Amino acid sequence: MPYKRLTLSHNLLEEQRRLGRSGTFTSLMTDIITACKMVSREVNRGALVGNLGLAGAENVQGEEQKKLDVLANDIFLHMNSLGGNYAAMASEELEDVFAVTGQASGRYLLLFDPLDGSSNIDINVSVGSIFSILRLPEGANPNDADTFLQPGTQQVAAGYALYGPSTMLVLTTGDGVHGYTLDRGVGMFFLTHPDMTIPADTKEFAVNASRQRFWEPPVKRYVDECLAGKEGPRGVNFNMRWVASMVAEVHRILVRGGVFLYPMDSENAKSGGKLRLMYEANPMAFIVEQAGGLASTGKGRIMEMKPKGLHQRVPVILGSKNEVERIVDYHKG
Ligand code: P6P
Repeated sequence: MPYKRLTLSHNLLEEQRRLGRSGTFTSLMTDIITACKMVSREVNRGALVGNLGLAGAENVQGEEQKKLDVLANDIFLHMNSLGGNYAAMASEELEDVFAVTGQASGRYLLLFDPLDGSSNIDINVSVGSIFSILRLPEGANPNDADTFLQPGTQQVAAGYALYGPSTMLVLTTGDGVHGYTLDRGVGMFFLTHPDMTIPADTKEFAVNASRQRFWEPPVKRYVDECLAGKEGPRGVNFNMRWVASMVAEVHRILVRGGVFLYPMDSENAKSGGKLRLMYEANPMAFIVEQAGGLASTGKGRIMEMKPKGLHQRVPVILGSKNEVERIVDYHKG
């Protein structure tokens, strides 16, 4: 019976009781959940309230900001400054650390990409928010960017909101991955996808094929073999998807398996890759690994990378375990 579902908060409380944890995660998640609901509302209202189009400025990445990029960033900063959980925050949209003032200083750090895939906004295709939570080390200065430069293995929680046909929130606190769907009539997220698990094998890959001329040999070999289908070395036909929204790609992989590649290539090598380590690759790697998948740069585990900068970019190959292992083997060869 649909009304017998668990809310997100109830499920976090149940997880706390089962794992003997303090009330930390429920409190940490409260303001993030509210921020995601608020962003979902603004994304859904879109053109009706003039939310589409460019904001007329560039972000630290040198990318033209959409109005909803700015709005989502403001919502995340405001809502997560109120609960006293976070000592400081880092955002894809901000050059430097955002200091949280006027609150009892929190013991955690929040990093986020407030609206990932925003090139899809004006064409009404799924976008999302990605977040990662780190502890504030004892005695560290929360307003120093170096304090954030912890490897992904240090994350205490990570998740994303997917603003698609339904708004979902997918979260891990290190004890598996659970998916929740927003019931707008009630204004709450309900557990709809408990214990999400990525199948070890897949016949579906996601890559921006227009970059083929830049690919390194291991990636070119892998994709060529997929494209060769039944007659090729893999002996099966593959399907390809590319949404240009990492949140949508990762969600598809969590639901039905697959592999997502945004590899290092000859054009992006100078900047280290395309996707950002701290608030895209690391949180998604935590989620994928917790769901039984793998997340690699092609040469090493993403979550073991020692970050060098808040906006550092990295190559990302993640998804079904056996497929990622094959691609990593090709990199060794
Ligand atoms: P391209 C969105 O800008 C993003 O950061 C990811 O969400 C997405 O997977 C990728 O970049 C899309 O990149 O080069 O296809 O536009």
